[in-house]
Amino acid sequence: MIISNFIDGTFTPPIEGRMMDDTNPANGELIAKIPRASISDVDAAVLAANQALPKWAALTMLQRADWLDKIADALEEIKEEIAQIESLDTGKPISLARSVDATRSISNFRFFAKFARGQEPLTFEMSDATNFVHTSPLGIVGLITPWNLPLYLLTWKVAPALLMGNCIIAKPSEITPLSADLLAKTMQRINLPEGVFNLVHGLGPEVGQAILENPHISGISFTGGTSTGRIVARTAAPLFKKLSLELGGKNATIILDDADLDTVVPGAVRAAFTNSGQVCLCGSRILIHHSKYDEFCKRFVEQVDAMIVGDPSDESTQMGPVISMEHLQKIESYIDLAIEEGGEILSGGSRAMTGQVGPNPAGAFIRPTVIGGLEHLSRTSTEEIFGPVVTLHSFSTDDEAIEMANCTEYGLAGSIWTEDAERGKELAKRVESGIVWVNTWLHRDLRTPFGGVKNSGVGREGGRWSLSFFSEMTNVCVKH
Ligand code: TXE
Repeated sequence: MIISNFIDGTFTPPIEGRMMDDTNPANGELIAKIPRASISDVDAAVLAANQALPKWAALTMLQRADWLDKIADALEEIKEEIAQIESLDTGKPISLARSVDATRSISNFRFFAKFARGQEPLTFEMSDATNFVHTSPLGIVGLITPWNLPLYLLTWKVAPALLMGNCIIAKPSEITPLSADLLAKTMQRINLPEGVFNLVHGLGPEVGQAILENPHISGISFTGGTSTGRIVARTAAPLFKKLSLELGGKNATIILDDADLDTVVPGAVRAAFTNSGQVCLCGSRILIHHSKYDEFCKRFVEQVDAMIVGDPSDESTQMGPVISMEHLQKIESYIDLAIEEGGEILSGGSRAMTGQVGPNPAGAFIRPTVIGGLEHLSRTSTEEIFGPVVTLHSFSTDDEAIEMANCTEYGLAGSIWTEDAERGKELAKRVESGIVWVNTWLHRDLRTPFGGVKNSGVGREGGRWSLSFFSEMTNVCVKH
């Protein structure tokens, strides 16, 4: 398969002709050749976006909402193809690609179309004047997205950006380019005006950096690692571009003394190992009240031991490979570190420890891994691993649980499990993060603010937060 950039409504090879490989994490095989685009491709995309902008911005928000519904309808027709291609490119189980990635990629468009129709003009009345808040598009926006939920996270930005009248230069992760290509093909199929949505592929420090630096791109919405987020911020801030950063996490699953383990154990397993633990919201640190620790540990390890690690295309597979051999080696280095720091492997471990766990030795397979006995301030327990590795810790009081939850540099998400929802809600307010679930995990209302604090990012996405990020406001005050 050969993938091209999508610029000005057509699929075009990279101007400098450089290509790069896209491989299948389940077997190491070549899936596609993709552009290793450069600044000249970004310049061409910006030119196309500039030409498309006046007409696209001149539409009403409701007319653009109709376009979002058209995109959703067209994606719905190829939902199975989206799931298959996302599973192939990321290694995630086909069941997950269907239920999470394909489903949410479509609902992102449907949600923002519906949300738009519920918006009222914003006015503020004075005794002798009326203030009208007028919104206009930022103009051209750069969307840079990661490899863990490729289309899900790209469409989460594309939908509101289009709705608010912007034209887009999108750069998916070079590791998982295929579903973005499918989105571009869909845009072309429904005749979205040329130049409104442009897609360039390639390396972050090359084509990604070119997007950050382009003077005609007014806003950057970035989702990815914290270290890359620093580079994005350092480059874009002096240019006074609007910036949204959704970065890393090291989230706590907190199990209180009154929690019902029948509910908690499966919830904690799901929070820990969904998508091979490669979701920034995953519960990678599990804090358990000491009175529940032994029983939880026994039942949690039993369920993890029983998880089916297998070929992503197999319907019974619960966990596929991680995204690449390189990432697998990073994950295994943390398992080695955990042992050095005094940890005890309670389930799983490195390939060397557990032997070949997946259907193909060339695949980046590792068993879900549970580690006990570590200090909550150890490196393994505070640094983001972004893989199927969790650490277990016990606490005595709610205050101690909160102190442990808040001890890392991150602040993205967390969950609290208790039979007393009011107690959970009050405790949740003390967790330094953008999102806390009580007695559930990854239960999403797209109207709510999504994002993190500390090194998990700046800004929020979702509902009105997305609409305001992707627009500028002018307050018009009219004297009576
Ligand atoms: O991120 P990377 P990855 C985080 C997750 C993990 C990371 C994994 O916590 O840390 O994402 O995704 C491009 N200039 N989240 O490894 O490497 C790169 O090409 C411009 C948090 O993909 O940061 C890719 O397209 N761009 C999130 C994108 O940045 C550059 C949810 C991300 O790459 C660049 C999901 C540069 N210099 C994952 N270098 C959340 N908080 O919601 C790289 N890129």
